[in-house]
Amino acid sequence: MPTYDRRTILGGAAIAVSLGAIGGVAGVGAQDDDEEREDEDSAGEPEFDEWFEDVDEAVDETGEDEVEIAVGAGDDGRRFDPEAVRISEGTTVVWEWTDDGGSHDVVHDPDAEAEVLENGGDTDDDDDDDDNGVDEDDDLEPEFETDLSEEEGHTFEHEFDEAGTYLYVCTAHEPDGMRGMIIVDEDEDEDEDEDMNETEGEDEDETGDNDG
Ligand SMILES: [Cu+2]
Repeated sequence: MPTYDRRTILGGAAIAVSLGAIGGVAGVGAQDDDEEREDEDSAGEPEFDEWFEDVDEAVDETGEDEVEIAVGAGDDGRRFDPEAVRISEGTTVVWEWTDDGGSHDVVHDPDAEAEVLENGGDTDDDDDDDDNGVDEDDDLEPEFETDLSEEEGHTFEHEFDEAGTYLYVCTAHEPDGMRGMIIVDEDEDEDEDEDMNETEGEDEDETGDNDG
């Protein structure tokens, strides 16, 4: 993981602050669940609060070719499992129906996406939502959707080739909170983090002698 070091350096200040605020969470940072850090790290992520009632992090499945999500999970069979998942560009997501909770479907909800993304993480001037055209259009076309089914073992798959955050629902149980989120990471190698410069000791290196 070549990017880990850089991220650690970057996040150092923020982590120190939050650790201090909590009062000493020994060993948390040492474990492999660094979702919290990533959450603060990557801009353009929606507020989980705006979409879920009780989900605040995504299951990290980045680097996998294929990821499975159960349709009809939870106590009442009206949840996806996992509800929020982070994958890489090119990952295929396979939804598999259980026989729980009645008929379900999987329907991409670009309207909610636009709303949540707008209210939550701001997607500055990045190019990641060009194709979605998430601006002012009301009639956004879902990129994936299925019919209702209650057939156990029924599957539906969709390959996510473009980075971004995708929100979807089961239309039958969306009022019950049957919602899902797919976060597609872009390949990180391509762009450098500019924030690195601001971290520390900039006055030593940069002898600003040009300015009068
Ligand atoms: Cu459902």
